[in-house]
Amino acid sequence: MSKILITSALPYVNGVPHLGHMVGCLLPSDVYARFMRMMGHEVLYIAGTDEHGTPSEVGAAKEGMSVEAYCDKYHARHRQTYSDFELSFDCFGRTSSEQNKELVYHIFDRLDENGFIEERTIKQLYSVDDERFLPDRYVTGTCPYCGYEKARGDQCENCTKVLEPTELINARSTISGSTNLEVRETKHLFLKLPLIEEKLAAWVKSKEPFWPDMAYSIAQKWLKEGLQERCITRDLKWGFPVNKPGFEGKVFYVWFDAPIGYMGITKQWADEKPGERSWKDWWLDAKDVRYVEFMGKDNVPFHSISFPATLLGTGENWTMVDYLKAMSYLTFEGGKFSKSEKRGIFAEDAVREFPADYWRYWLMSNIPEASDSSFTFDSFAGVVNKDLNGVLGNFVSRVLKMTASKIGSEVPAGGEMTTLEKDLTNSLQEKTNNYLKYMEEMEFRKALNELRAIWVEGNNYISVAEPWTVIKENPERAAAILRTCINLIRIFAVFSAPVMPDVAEKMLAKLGLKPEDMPSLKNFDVLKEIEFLKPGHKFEIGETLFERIGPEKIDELKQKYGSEK
Ligand code: B3M
Ligand code: ZN
Repeated sequence: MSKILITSALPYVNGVPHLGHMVGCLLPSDVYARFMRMMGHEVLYIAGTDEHGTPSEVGAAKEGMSVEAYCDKYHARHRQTYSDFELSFDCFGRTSSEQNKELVYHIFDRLDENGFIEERTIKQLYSVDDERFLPDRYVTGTCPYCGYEKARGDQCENCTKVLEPTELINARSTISGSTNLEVRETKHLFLKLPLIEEKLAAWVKSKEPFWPDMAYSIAQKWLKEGLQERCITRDLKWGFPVNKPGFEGKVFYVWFDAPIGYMGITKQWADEKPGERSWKDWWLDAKDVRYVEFMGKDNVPFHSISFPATLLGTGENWTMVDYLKAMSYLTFEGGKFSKSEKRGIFAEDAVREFPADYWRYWLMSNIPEASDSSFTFDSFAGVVNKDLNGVLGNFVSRVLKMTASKIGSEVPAGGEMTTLEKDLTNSLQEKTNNYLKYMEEMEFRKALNELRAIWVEGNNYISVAEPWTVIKENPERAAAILRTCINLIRIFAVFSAPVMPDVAEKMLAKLGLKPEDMPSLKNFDVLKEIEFLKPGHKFEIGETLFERIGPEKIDELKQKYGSEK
């Protein structure tokens, strides 16, 4: 057993997450956390809301609230949505916490002592009409690299280039839309990335065989272009005040304190049970910790360059990412999710329409791992109807109903394994090994293909074995077949649990079992597990696991969520 530290990128507190956010980091991190727990590892799974910076100030101003009240409101909303989506965080915290502040100051002081901080007077955009400086998202304009017209002052979301607000063409204020902008001088603190570059490059290089291509190549591209000093302070009110004389009225940049939030949130978790939990066991001089991060690809530069450089610059022994799983984007019916244009389904609406597991399964089967993938309601309904209802749901109800009506509501006695069952076991063992391997490697699409293939195997077995025919002439043989099938239901539940925890629980409940009773996935032995439930063990048919989605419902969803526009 080893210690596995798992983080998902911390969603900005402003606004509500849509399916793209879910599949981009939160959901796969949860599936992986659940899987690794079932493999017997000690897992710490951390996420939370990213609260500082301009998005919260802009959002609060729009709603006429204080930034604090605004963050409280949206933090609660995120928390509710993720709980509805069955995300199993050990702690879902906040980057604005006291714990995070303490760590941000500590890290900044180390960087300053070590000579990695520089004061500079810089030119910043000042909005005459708004009477303030316009950092980051307070400015919108055209990206000088790709021509995208709605690039923000801190990053172009089209080409992922990190920007300075003054680089934007046709810059305008996000607050008032004013283009009456001046460049004025103001004093800021910079992280001297070039001084850390060599150490960082060596560290990135050491990750080459381990990081997936997308993450590694993004990091390499950055290093090739050469690192520049990055400004880590801002002229804002909302944020951690800079703890250095001469910088009163300024705060740390949100991207400086947000990743430190992973540690801050761990400290929040540890502080809930003082004496029992230690955040340092996971983060500072920690032993035997494997650290896995999940994020959308636009977040990779921060997690492979600026955050690791920050940690290296402290000269302390911080836990740094061992595996960085980056996702591409999910499109909605061929276009972008857009809140303002009311296009796309948001996570909180999604769980009102269908159980979370339907979404979890579709999203994990179609995760944008190697390239973008597209959500469509037709595909969603197709997958629910075919894979979930048609393959898994149908197998479970068919087996239990047939056994109950022909034999009784308990695992039938009699008969024994034949070559058919031995072949089934061998083939399932092979698929199981693949499934476990792909999950461990975070090759989720491949893993989900194996999972589906495992369910299909059950259907094929019962079609070939034909217990409904066999029972007339050879009831003992039919008993052995149905006993095997009922055991398959348990095995399918166990394998489905990381992806569809609620469905797994319902399947187990039919067999009088609880999630706590699930066997470890480590070295899962199909031959042994296929005889786990013994003759006489009671079961109940219970409710159907899935509902089909009909064509009228699909039309209704398309209308409601804007895919017809
Ligand atoms: N909040 C960006 C995002 O939600 C940012 C991630 C922070 S991770 C430390 O995409
Ligand atoms: Zn661009």
